[in-house]
Amino acid sequence: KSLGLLMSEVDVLAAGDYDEVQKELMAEECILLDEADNVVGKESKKTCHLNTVIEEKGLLHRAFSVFLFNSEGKLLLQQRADEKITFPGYWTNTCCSHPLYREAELADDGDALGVKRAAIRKLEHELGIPAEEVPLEAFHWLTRLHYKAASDGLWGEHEIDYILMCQLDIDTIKPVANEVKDIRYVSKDELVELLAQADADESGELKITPWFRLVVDNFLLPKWWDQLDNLESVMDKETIHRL
Ligand code: DMA
Ligand code: MN
Repeated sequence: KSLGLLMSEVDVLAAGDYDEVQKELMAEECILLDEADNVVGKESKKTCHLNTVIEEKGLLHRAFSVFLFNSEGKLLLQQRADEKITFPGYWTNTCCSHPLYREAELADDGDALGVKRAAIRKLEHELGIPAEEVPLEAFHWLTRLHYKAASDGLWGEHEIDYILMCQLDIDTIKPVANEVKDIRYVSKDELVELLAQADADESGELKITPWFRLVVDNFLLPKWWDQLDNLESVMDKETIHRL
């Protein structure tokens, strides 16, 4: 048997010192994809995020990243909780997760309906933002990117990530402790400063997730941030950017 297959069966979660709730969430069913973003099956969140499985079987799954701006044009960032199994303590965009292999979140209306439903579910689950405050119509699906990144020796990502943007003022935010350690709104200049600080930080304490970096460097700073009032002009639903 290959190492990847063995790893997905062995109880790697029981062997580590992980948060009980985060461990249970590793049983969620992610959506498996081919490289053209066609659904080809399902697999546990745990198996999808094992580096050995990603390397040996090329397993690829569907994900989303929400970028929520307020009416002043500031972006809401979150610092992932230390309890997260992948990328703990990293600063990243507002909310990331996976649409699950269930009818509502597999739904395809040509405008990422299932993914938007998952985003509403997770904004509530991670940040305590009530679903009523982020209606489906608030989400703009901009594009997709296909990327791979290791978190540590054991865990990593290999995803087609749907990028969703919203601009609205949220009244209620109550971050959930084992999901989110901290939040802050940043202007464009403040984000540039934060990233420069992370680059210069030799202690390695200020960490930025790889997918957030990719989106910021390739799209957000050069193109999207200045088009918040005109997102239609920057939408690209056809391309799957390989980064
Ligand atoms: C996974 O996010 C999605 C991306 C784009 C990396 P995550 O690790 O925060 O997922 P979850 O919140 O479901 O653990
Ligand atoms: Mn993932």
